[in-house]
This record gives sequence, C-alpha cells and structure tokens, in this order.
Amino acid sequence: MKKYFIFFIIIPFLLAGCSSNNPAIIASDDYGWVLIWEDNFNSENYDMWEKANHTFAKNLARFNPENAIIDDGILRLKLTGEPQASRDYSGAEYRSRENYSFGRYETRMKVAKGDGIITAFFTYEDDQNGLNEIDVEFRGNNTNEIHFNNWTSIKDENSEIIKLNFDASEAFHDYIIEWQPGHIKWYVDGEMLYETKKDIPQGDQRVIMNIWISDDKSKTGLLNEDELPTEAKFDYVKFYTK
Ligand SMILES: [Ca+2]
Repeated sequence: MKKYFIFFIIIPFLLAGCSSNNPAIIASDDYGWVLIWEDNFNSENYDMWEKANHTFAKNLARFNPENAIIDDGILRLKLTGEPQASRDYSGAEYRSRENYSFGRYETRMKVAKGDGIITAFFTYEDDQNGLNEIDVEFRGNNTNEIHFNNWTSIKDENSEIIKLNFDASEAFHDYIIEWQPGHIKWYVDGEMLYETKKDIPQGDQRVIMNIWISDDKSKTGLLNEDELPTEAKFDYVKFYTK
C-alpha cells in the first residue's frame, strides 16, 4: 500500500516536470506576427528611408544627412563636433518616408555612450493636435538603463525606466515595440520588460532612428566634447503585423 501511495504522490510531480520540456505555452500576443518588410542595411534604400536635416528645441545638435551611413550591413548614425547650421554639433536621423500602424517594430542596435548623448528607436507622428510617439531610448550617461516612453497628442509623456543586466553600448541587442490598439509592449532580447495600456497612439506613425544631444543636463549629464565623434549602430529594422 505504501508503494502505491508513493507512486501516486511522485508521478504527478514527474509529469509536471516533463511538461516544462514541451514547447512553451505562448501568450496570444507572441505568435501570429507576419513580416511585412525588413531592411538589413545591406544597401541604401531611399525609396523607403530619408535622412533628416532638421533639429528641435531640446537638441543641441542638428541632423546632418552625411552622418547617416550604410556600411557593411550596418546603419551607422554619427554624432560629431562639426557645427551644423544653427547648432554646434551634428547628429543623424534615419526616418521612414511612409507611416505605419499597429504592429511589431524590431531592431538590433548598439547605442552610443557619453553624457548628454541620446540614441533612440521610435515611432512618431505629429497630428494637428500634437505629437504621437512610442520610444525605445537610451541616455548615454547610463547605458545600463532603458527608457520606454509613449505620448499621444492629448497626453504628455508616459515614461518607464528599467535597469538592464548589460551595457547597451558594448554590444548589439534586440529591441521590440509591440503596438496594438489597446496596449504597447516592449521587449529586449526576446523578454517582455514592460507593458502599458495608457495613452496608446491610434494614428499611423513613421519609424525613426536617431542620435542627438540633450540640453537637459540634470537628466542626461553635460556633453563632454572629448566623447565626440561617436555613433549608434543598427543591424536591421523589421516590421510585422497580424
Ligand atoms: Ca544588417
């Protein structure tokens, strides 16, 4: 009798242990994505992308198209000490010509290190009421922290800062924004790190990658010109829907 008792106690635990070796039970959001386009940056694709030449209020640099370079399968966005029109420094921005909607936006990137320096992968569009945006952003004064932000034209920035177990300036890592009508999820190297259901943009947006210098010294630190030139690198961008 004792033997049978042990059998019935142990077998359910063994079966439970086995089930963890089966294919993972995947949450509904994690499958069904269909790749719509990808750019691996093996060549310039001006039908799809443009190189920005503007700046904005809190940016101490101005984007210079010459600082966005496709080189050996990598998009290199350079930040230099060369004056550019109204600014003392030159950054770079690569932006899609088209707007896209709900979907999964994925990149593999290596960000820039240095006080004041921002590297970002994001979706963005101005509508008549203001800006709509979903960000993956790094401040170069702490590249062990990732910033997930989202705005709509009727609600200011929602921000979440998460500590990573690596320095994003030392190697390439995978970053994903999953944007759906009711939520946004952010993934790093396949792991979901944050989800929000607040203030989800609803209109189509461009896909943008850039490098620039923040004037907000209290948050990003003061630029050290000895850190220049520097650059952020992008291996690919992919867009999926379902
Ligand atoms: Ca590539």
